[in-house]
Amino acid sequence: MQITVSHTSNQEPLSLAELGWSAFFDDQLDRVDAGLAPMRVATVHRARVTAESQSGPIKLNLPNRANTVDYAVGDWVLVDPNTRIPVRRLERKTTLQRRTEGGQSPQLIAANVDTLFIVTSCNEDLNVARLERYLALANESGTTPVIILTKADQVADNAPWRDQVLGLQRGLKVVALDATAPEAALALAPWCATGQTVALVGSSGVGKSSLLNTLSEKAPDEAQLTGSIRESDAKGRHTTTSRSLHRIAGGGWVIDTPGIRTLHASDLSVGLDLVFVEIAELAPECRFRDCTHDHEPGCAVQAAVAVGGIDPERLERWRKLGNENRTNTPVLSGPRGNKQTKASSKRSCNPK
Ligand SMILES: Nc1nc2c(ncn2[C@@H]2O[C@H](COP(=O)(O)OP(=O)(O)OP(=O)(O)O)[C@@H](O)[C@H]2O)c(=O)[nH]1
Ligand SMILES: [Mg+2]
Ligand SMILES: [Zn+2]
Repeated sequence: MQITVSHTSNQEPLSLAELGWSAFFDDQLDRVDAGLAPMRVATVHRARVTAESQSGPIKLNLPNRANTVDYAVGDWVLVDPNTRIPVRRLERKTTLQRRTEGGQSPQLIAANVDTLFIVTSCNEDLNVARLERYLALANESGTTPVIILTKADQVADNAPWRDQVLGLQRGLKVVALDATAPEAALALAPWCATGQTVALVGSSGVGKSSLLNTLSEKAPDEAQLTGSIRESDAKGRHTTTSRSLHRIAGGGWVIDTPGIRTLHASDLSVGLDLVFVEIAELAPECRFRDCTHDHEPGCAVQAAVAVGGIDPERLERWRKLGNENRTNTPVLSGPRGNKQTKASSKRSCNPK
């Protein structure tokens, strides 16, 4: 499908596959959609949404007082090419979202992302507990996580940082690089091929926008702003303030996001089990079905800790994250809107 939309760009038209289209989206098209142009949401602001069309970036026309909170960067929308009004949003292949403090509905981070680049630097800001939260988020959303260790050029040897993160999830890929050097694009090429979409997440100052500029080979006047970090604690200054989709030079798409201050655990069940798979795997062997792997007799996890098969610090982090996830995960609203959580807080220790 190629529907012409007038625009200001002079680039060659892209195929839908180059925009990231796949059978998953094709299957959602109906006959009534004939004549509408599929486009990808590139930026979402309070009253303004832009998209990447086959013929370049365009501003969408939203009906008066339309709510933009239902749009995520990376979404596919079917647009009327004459009015530029988005008629329908297609179902998402993957949804990256997080719950914010006190927020009723989850905040959308990005949609239709294949690979989540969890960015952290080879410096003292690296925090394994925080990375485990990002991993759970990636797993839960159906995206493949890759840990990117930036600022590898600032250390004589990146092995100590690699060693800290390699064991955080089975089969985890870790890439150490200098986000500002062109070679970074080569190291990340396996996840950036045509049709692929990656999203960059991580704390402020870790080099997400620097990496985006490297991957997209942006000219200096078009580049994402990057900011310095504080020398005292290596923390960034929240330079990027909104999410945006950009074309990777010669390949897929990359989404930049603002640095996240706190990532609350919520709505993560599969996500947590995949991060802490060594614990999840042993749990069925515990004597009690609802074993907390703490004080119970016949606990297979504690037995593994005793012989050095499971890291006790990881077990402690699993417990903390699991408790937080249960507390923050709403499922039912009672008649007065009182929230209940998915998992029961009862610890009955019933034998199987
Ligand atoms: N030497 C070196 N500097 C880097 C690297 N990555 C990022 N920087 C520097 O670190 C600072 C922060 O980089 P940004 O790209 O703005 O970080 P960010 O993650 O986008 O930060 P926010 O937008 O605040 O979330 C800038 O001064 C970059 O030049 C790297 O791999 N090596
Ligand atoms: Mg940034
Ligand atoms: Zn147990």
